[in-house]
Amino acid sequence: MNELKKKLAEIQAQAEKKINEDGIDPEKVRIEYLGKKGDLTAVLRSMGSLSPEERPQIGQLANKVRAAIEAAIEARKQHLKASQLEHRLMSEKLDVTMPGERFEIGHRHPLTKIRRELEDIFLGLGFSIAEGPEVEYDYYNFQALNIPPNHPARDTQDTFYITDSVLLRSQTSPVQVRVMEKQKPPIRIISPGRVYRADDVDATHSPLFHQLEGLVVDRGITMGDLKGVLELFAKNTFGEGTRIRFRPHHFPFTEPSAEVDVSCFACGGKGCRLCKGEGWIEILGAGMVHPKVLSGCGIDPNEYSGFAFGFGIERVAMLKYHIDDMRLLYENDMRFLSQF
Ligand code: 2NL
Repeated sequence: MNELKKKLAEIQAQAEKKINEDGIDPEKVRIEYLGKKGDLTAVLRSMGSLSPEERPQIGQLANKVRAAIEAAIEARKQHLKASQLEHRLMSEKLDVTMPGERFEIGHRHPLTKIRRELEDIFLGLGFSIAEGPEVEYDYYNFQALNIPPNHPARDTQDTFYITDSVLLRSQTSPVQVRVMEKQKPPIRIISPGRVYRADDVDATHSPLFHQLEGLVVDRGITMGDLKGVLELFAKNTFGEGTRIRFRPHHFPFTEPSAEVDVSCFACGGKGCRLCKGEGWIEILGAGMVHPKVLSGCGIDPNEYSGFAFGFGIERVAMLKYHIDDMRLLYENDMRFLSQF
């Protein structure tokens, strides 16, 4: 009997100690001491050897011990729950005054930037922007521009044909032809946009590139007006000190025609690597609109005259930013793009 009392007291003391040990699951202790194979159950089983008077005493004591252990387990569980909550509240606390995470903001593609800068120059001179289809009739792309049927530009080697009479425009002049058909002079437009030529890709060629053409038609327009506009364009694009020069050339759609150079903005004309020692850099083609082109669009060449010019936007971007390979403008490599 005293043996058992001592045993019960030991069980209680051990269980209570264990319950409050770090890293012990209180439920495990319940099984260990109060479960079917537990220590307390073993004591109750051994009660058979006690006298009938002793049995209730031990039984009562055993119930007290059970209740005490249950209470200790419950208390420990409450304690653990509270400290877990405390821990969560500490670790998950949110400082709403912390600055937000900064994310990288993109910017316009260098080609788009240049195109817009060029557009702004001409908008400032009173031009408006004209747009038109990239899939075009042979008529607007060639015939209306006085480009004869056997002209090399019409070769399928150079132009993407969709059918015999439909193609991907190889210049943005067809946009201007459409404007001349619809609109009476005065006309002052630029037509920037995508153009297509069946070229293999290399450092200076791409089957898709961008052109900006300009057209002015009015009474009394002369080569002097053309020179004035192109000079302003050159100074605005390549720097105030830039000069231009005209070299005689031939285009079917202009007469007279010229290729136009700008003085090298890297060396000022002395000759360097950029201008290949020339002092001049070829930048555009231009001329007085051919009378046949005007009359074909319903504009009387005896009453009106006009000038036109055209250049590649990629070429301007490459010269301005010292880009030696055109492919960089299309590959969208962030190491390249993020420099602009
Ligand atoms: C170049 C430069 C040029 C034009 C484009 C043009 C447009 C009309 C009438 C006459 Cl609607 N001309 N555009 C004129 C001269 C040059 O582009 O090197 N082209 C092959």
